[in-house]
Amino acid sequence: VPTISRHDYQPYPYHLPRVSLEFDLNAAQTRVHSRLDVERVGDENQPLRLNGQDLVLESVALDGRTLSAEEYQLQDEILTIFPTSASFTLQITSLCKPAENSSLMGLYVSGDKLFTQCEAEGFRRITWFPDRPDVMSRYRVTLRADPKQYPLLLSNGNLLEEADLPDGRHEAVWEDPHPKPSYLFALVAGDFACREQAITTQGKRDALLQIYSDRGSETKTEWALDCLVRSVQWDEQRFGLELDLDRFMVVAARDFNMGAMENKGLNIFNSAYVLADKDSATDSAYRAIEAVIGHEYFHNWTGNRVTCRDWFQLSLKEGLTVFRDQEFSADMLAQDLSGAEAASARAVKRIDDVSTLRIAQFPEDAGPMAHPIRPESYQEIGNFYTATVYEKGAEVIRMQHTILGEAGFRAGIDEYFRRHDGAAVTCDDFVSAMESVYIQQNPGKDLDAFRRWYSQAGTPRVKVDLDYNAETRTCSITLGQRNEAVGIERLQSPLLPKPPLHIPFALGLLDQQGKAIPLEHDGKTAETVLLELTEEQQTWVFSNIPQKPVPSLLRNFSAPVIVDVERQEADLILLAQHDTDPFARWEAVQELATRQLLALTRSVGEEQQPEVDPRIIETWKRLLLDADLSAAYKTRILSQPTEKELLEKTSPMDPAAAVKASRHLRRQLGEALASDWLSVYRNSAGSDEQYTPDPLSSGRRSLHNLCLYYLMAAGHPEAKPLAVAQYYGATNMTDRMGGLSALVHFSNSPESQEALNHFYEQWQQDPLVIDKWFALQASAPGTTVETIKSLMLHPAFSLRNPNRARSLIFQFCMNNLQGVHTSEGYEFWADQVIALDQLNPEIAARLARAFDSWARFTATNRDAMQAGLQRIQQHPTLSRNVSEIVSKALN
Ligand code: B3K
Ligand code: ZN
Repeated sequence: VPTISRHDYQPYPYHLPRVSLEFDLNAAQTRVHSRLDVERVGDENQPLRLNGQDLVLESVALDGRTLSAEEYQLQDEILTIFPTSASFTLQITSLCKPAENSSLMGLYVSGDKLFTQCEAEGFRRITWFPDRPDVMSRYRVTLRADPKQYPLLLSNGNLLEEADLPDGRHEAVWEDPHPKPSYLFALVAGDFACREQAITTQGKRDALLQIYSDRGSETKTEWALDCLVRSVQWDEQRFGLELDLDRFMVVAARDFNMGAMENKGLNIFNSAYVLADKDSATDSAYRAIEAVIGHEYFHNWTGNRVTCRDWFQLSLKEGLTVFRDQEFSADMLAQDLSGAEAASARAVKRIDDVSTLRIAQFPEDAGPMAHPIRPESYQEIGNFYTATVYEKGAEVIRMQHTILGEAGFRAGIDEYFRRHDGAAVTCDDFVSAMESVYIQQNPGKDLDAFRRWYSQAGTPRVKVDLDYNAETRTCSITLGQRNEAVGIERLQSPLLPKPPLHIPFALGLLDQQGKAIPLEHDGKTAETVLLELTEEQQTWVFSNIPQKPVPSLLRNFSAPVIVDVERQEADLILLAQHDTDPFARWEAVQELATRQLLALTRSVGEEQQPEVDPRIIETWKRLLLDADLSAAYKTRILSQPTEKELLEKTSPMDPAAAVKASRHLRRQLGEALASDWLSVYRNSAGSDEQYTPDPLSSGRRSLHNLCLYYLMAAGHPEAKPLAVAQYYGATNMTDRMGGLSALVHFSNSPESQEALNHFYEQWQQDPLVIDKWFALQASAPGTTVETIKSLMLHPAFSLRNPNRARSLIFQFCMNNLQGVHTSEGYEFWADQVIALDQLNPEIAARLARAFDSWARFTATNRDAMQAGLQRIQQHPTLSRNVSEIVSKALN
């Protein structure tokens, strides 16, 4: 399998200003006529190379003359034409087979409808084309189909005309006025319901926003449309970016590989990120819809108006757009709030995002697939839609925001669009726009060290040393950074020191009573200072410090790093009570719990598990009863680190010990505070008022469910009856799922089985709810490979539907530590990777990554995982996707 390198980039030697496509749509076989206007920009004698995959070529014509097979070359999925003039027209007719396409890339069938997915390289499965993001064209698309089966025919841009054809079919002609790369092309055909809203933009343009979904599900698109309206307004207000289309369409698909796709003017979504009503969607589903609707909408500028020069620049659009959707979500949570309340609301989102980063990205950055946010090479680009490119990429954008400040960042974004609107550019172009502002703010400085975030993989470690001098009343803070070789770097140059990065490090100091000490820095006095670490090691001295302070470190998680610091439990407890930075406060509590959990993992083999430190229980109790904390924030601060996070911190990684320690702490916290959990549970019960997914009431529901969870963990006599009552009495899905998961997670009892059966009976018609039903069972303790295998025989299970495969197989393999980390578990996993790979390589490759960290596990687990990887590698028909993953894992 060839490796593509970033440094091998060559501009495409031709322009394709206009593309005209005609589709004779049919599920079994679709014929595509393409007409390309081509202009040479490179040297003479350059052949024209077009990509095509799984296509049947019917004819090629150059300037109207049909070419014979000797006049072109067709080899290795490349069609080569030898033009003789500088500008010409190329016409190609080809066939593709949507019904046979289980990869869900290109044109495919979902239910009785047709959809496309072209990013990154799916367009080549539709027609022959230079399928790369730096070739941008204006598209005109004609769709012809049977009106009964496909009454609605959608593509990008504006609908020019619709007509009935003499042969009984109908057609629709679409034209997209904006030049775009092929990965943003889309078409949809089928019967849909539509919910729409007319809006007027800031600049007084009229536009129509539309949400299309399966007939019958239009009752569930109100929230998605509302999110879309708010996304449009938010991008105007926060970034001055306006909708540039007359209509903006979102279409829900049941079968979809990812969350959604930002095709110009015609977003195609996994239905899980569109459909919601109170009876079928949880609060977190509502928030996820908001984030994804926002994300795809924001791509209209960051991704579509300015796109990527090549796929190595993927984080240019993804990191930036994730940052934007994170900010959108945070602004929505903090709406109508101010001061400390707003800060705490925003912190809830920050905590969730940082948790995701730590669970998904930190391990990636330490494992065999470690890559910089701008990868250097790949075999299959589909494998690089990673937590690193997305989530760490967003952190790298966030650091620029932190360094420049809100106004500076906005000025940088304005400059970015001023320079690059309408172009396909690089990550470096983005940083240069930001740097133009940085230089104004900091004459004589630059972002050279910052740029290394784009080329270095691995999570930096920042060591903090605090030195207090009582005589001079000064406190010096020394930060030192360490960047170790990771992944492939280890094989290449293990000992080469990696140069230092530019790390913004936010710091506060508290006195021994927990009061913030004002700090003088950069000519200003503030409670939080931003230290810009750009060298291996730097020291800052603060004066007028009355007593030895307790440092509050990396406030708001100002950089994606690991902090190494020696700290007493007492300091952490003080921070847990008093830190005014809500993120750092949460972090202190997490650190306390983590230390306790690690101690428990070390004593896991002993007869008696140690008692939990009473100071932890005391801290938990104070927080639980603290009237000043919002329910949503309380839920975060009182949730112990997940089993997965703990597992990452054990060395060698020991799943059994992580599971046991987690459960022990949970039970002890449940028991010790039982009466408090119970009273908070009772006080946080919802009334029968109308359900809304607003932050306040969803915060209340999350705390309510957390209390139930601890009560169940404690085996409290009232817990199970409460869970049963909550489940059957619920008037929304959040409460219902809370009751059901408490039952399923903590008691393998007749009640839990009855509730599961009842749930299935009630919801069997709703695929998204049935996904939750599978997922809950897949993650339950006590679930074994046997359970999963029998669930796979359930009539509602299908490996072909990615949501279903994720809800059962991924959920088990990735999140059920107890169930999967067994020899049968690993065998099952390898079997499923192989089976999925025959259907859908992109999905299979994601599952293949479940045990990337195999080499860090205890010997027994390690050997069994390795054997699984080897068995996959030896499979004779492996996709490029899976083969890249396993070969890197075994390297
Ligand atoms: N840009 C899409 C990525 C889909 C690619 C899948 N091969 C999703 C998103 O980030 O918005
Ligand atoms: Zn995206």
